[in-house]
Amino acid sequence: MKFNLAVLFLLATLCVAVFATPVPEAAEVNSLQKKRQRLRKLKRDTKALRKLNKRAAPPAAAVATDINVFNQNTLSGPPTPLICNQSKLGKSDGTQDKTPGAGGRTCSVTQLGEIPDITSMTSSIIISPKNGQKIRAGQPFTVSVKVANLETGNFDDPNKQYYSFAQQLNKQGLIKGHDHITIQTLTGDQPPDAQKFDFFKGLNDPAVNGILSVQVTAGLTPGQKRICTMVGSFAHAPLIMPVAQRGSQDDCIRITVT
Ligand SMILES: [Cu+2]
Repeated sequence: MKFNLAVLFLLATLCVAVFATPVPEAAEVNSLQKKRQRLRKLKRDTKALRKLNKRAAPPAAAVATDINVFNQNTLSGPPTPLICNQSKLGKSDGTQDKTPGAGGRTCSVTQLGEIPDITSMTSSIIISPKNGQKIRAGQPFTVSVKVANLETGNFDDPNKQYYSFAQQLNKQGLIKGHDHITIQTLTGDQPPDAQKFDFFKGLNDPAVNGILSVQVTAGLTPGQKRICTMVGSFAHAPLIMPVAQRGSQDDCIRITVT
């Protein structure tokens, strides 16, 4: 009986100890639970935010495109210097393929070739006619271009050797190439159809005193016209320059033919 009383006393003491200090423990549990709830909410919010960001992400073109994701929407997969090995397109053969549509696509194995130094970048200006000049329809006129930093007079057979070899420099470090003049009719702000031109001529000869000229012997039809140079390397490829941020290698002017 004495033993039972002692047990009872012990139990009673324990009960008092437990129930006498319930408040701090409950507060701790409460605050822990609140913290957990807040964490869960934060996780939910972060997930939702990520989803929203994904949905609202601008198209790839709006941000700088990394080479590792650049193989999206290509015919041949990731970029490589040996592009034509993995491209299913037939190899360019030196002729100018004029087949419209998918059958006219080819892959050029020509490398970019020799690139000049930054002080030797090609630059052109059309000196005749003048920008904004008015010319009579059907009246012959001359287009003259002043070209800096180009060894002119280098022009291979455009029917058999088009894009057939890479850009080359002469011993002075200048690109060996030639120029072209193309004239198109403009309709308001619409980009002119690249397949349509009123006049086109390759300027095969070496420049005289740095100036290349061509006669538009038949003149032009009435309208707004754009006259542009298109500088090319020996095998007619657009020029490859050492830096992206530079002045244009070509010039364009607009004239009115009445
Ligand atoms: Cu050419």
